Amino acid sequence: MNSKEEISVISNSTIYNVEAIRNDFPILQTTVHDNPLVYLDNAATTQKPISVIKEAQKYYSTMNSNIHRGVHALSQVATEAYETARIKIKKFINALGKNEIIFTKGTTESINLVAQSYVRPNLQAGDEVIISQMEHHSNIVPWQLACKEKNAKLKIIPIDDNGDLIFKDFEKLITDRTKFVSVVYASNSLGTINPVKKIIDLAHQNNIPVMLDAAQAVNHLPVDVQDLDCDFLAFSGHKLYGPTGIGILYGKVNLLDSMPPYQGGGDMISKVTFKETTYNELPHKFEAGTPNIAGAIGLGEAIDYISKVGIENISFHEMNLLEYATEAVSDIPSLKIIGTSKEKVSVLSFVLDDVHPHDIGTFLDFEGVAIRTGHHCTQPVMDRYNIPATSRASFAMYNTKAEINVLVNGLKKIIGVFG
Ligand code: 7TS
Repeated sequence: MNSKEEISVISNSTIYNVEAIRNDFPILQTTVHDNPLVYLDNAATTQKPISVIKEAQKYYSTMNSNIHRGVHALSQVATEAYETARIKIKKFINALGKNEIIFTKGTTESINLVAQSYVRPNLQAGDEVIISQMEHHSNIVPWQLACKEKNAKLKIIPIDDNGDLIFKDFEKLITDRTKFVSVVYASNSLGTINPVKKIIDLAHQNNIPVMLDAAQAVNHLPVDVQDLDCDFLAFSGHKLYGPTGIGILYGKVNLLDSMPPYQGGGDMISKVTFKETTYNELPHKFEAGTPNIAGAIGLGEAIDYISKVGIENISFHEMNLLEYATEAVSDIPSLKIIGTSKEKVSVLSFVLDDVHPHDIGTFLDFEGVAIRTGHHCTQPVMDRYNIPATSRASFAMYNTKAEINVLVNGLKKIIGVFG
């Protein structure tokens, strides 16, 4: 790596030591097809720092026990670690209370929970739910299911050629039948950061609650749910340098309180008789069964790691990488970037004339470069641009300009072979 790049100056008081960060991620030492791994598939999942890996190991080797149930010492230690993770997450997104933080399997489960327990019971035939054209399938299908069952209508905010939401069309879509809005904070296939505060303000003026899919936002931007005033927000641990199988649903306490449970089982009850069951208080009402205890604790550790590096510093570093990569591919005439909004997270989606994205992905893999190719679970976005798929490089806190050079050289070789 170019030594100038190892330490970059962010402000007078902050330096960003990417080499030190890389040393915290053991997988980055891996080789792939005899080349050093260049991991640029961070929008799919991020790698894990050693502290997160060790925390999961520590849980299983020193604390393993079921939570909220036992009076024995291990159960109490495990419960405390799990609940401490919840408090870390509350602080990370600035929720008002820890009761507003529900552990789920991930973004997908969080959205399904809201669709099933909040929106579905409140929908009547003829009502409307608004989403956008750039949603991940997990922020489309749950609403289709609810709308279909209730004979309600799903309305779509269109996007323009740059991949920006057409805000005036959103204004036009709102009617007195609109019951809910759910939009992605940052798009996984285009990178666009949506004007979510404006969307929330307008929806609230019309008394419509708003959910944000923040799967691609919390890892790149400071997110403050009180400042945003969103009603629900979802994200996944594994895109935030934490474990898989754990995620978060944030909800305003009055809304969560008003909702029926999503699943029934242990831990979510107060009292069960065959005649009647009463439910546990928040957040346990929504956490039926034994949860992913190690995952929650690992996510808490990931948040500690991010806080140590600083989310603003991560954001600054990633913006530098995005700018560098965008500039570096701009002299490839056959390459077209899909997603050219002025406000983007570090996602670079592109197509190359006459080369299928899967061939690009396979070729780059032989160079050690991991990118994503396909529709990225956003088929309506592909339809919008009339393409079957894109190649997507997505950058995280540990990526470097040297790695982007490997990507760009690989693309130039591909053009040499296929072009
Ligand atoms: N929403 C967005 C914006 C996403 O990017 C993803 C996953 C999800 C929801 C679903 O998250 P999950 O953790 O519940 O699966 N996105 C991607 C991707 O871009 N490539 O692989 C997964």
